[in-house]
Amino acid sequence: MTPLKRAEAVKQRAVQLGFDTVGITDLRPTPHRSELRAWLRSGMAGTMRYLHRQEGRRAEPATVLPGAHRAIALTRSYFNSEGNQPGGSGRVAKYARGRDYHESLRKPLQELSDYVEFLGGGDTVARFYVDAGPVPERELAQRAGLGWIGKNTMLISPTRGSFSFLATILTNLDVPIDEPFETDRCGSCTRCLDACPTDAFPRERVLDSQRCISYLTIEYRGDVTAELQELMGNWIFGCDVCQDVCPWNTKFASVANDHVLQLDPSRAFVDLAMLITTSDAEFLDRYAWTPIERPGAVGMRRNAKIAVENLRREAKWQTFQTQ
Ligand code: B12
Ligand code: SF4
Ligand code: SF4
Repeated sequence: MTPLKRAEAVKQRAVQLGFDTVGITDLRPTPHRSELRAWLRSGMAGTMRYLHRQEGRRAEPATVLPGAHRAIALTRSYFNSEGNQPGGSGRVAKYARGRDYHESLRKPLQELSDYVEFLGGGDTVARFYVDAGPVPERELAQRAGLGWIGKNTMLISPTRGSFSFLATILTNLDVPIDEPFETDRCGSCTRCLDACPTDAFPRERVLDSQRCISYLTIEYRGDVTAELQELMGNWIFGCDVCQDVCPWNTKFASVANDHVLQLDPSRAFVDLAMLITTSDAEFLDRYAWTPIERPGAVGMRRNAKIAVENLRREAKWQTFQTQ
């Protein structure tokens, strides 16, 4: 089989396994090393120390898997839309309304990796990554032609928008690479930057995690400052604002009926009173094997209390309580 035929076979198999878009790129060092370094040095990674430890490997992805020289970049939509928000509830970001995607995507990614190794034969290796490991997933996807990096830092597909998981397979399979996605289709739009509730973008394509609701509700373990608490609204796990306002999503995002991800839009809203009083055991019962397990019962109770305070301030909590 020629390298070109091999690449076509991999892409066809990826689509059969439920991935929406797939492209191939090489593992040259990133041309954005200085941006990555500046971002880390300025403290914008907050308490995510692992990002500092991974700096070298992210900047030189060829060092992640010795011998590998190709990245197969994949996207898989998780878009789903919720109904009306019930009173007294907190919001959960769209990507977190299903099974833990690290787990649910393991099987199709393992199958695709096995197929890559089968196609190459001999000493071909293929290892997959999804949101874990020192792989610069957005940048590799952009270089593989899947979309551009928007001003909100998301990888945006021109046909699907940005509500997609990214996954990467690193391999030494001999396949040709695709053209990178060079155009910036954001143009003069600044909707995401203007809409961010906490003003987390010091400038376009730079996100200060320490102000981002996604970081504060999922990754950060301490006390949130009073200033930020007030700006968090009723988000209790993640945040979708800078994607919800993006015209590429309002135009192109379509509901993902993905039996692997098992997205359940009814998980968009969580009763805050219930969450605050839930026991650790009940919490695990409900959220084990979902992304919400990450901050744990303690983190989610903290988030719920912040949301209640904000609803109270907006006079929405009392209204609900007296209904
Ligand atoms: C740390 C992290 C976070 C942090 C920091 C986010 C950030 N913007 O850096 C926090 C906790 C805040 C976060 C939030 C979210 N995250 Co997150 N996160 C990651 C993680 C683990 C690492 C990202 C990272 O290295 N950040 C550091 C910055 C400097 O790197 P970068 O964003 O990758 O940017 C690179 C390029 O932009 C390039 N670059 C820099 N300047 C320029 C300029 C141009 C013109 C170009 C072309 C490139 C370029 O250089 C950078 C380094 O390579 C990745 C998984 C992974 N392994 O990559 C997921 C990931 C980025 N997250 C993801 C998701 C879904 C989210 C949320 C939507 C979840 C939610 N709903 O709450 C939010 C979105 C917030 C946002 N607007 O980014 C997805 C994004 C999918 C996509 N379509 O882009 C990823 C890829 C996970 C996955 N496998 O699906 N996340
Ligand atoms: S996820 Fe929310 S808080 Fe974070 S940058 Fe986007 S809009 Fe701002
Ligand atoms: S909202 Fe506008 S500026 Fe932001 S990512 Fe989308 S197109 Fe780009």
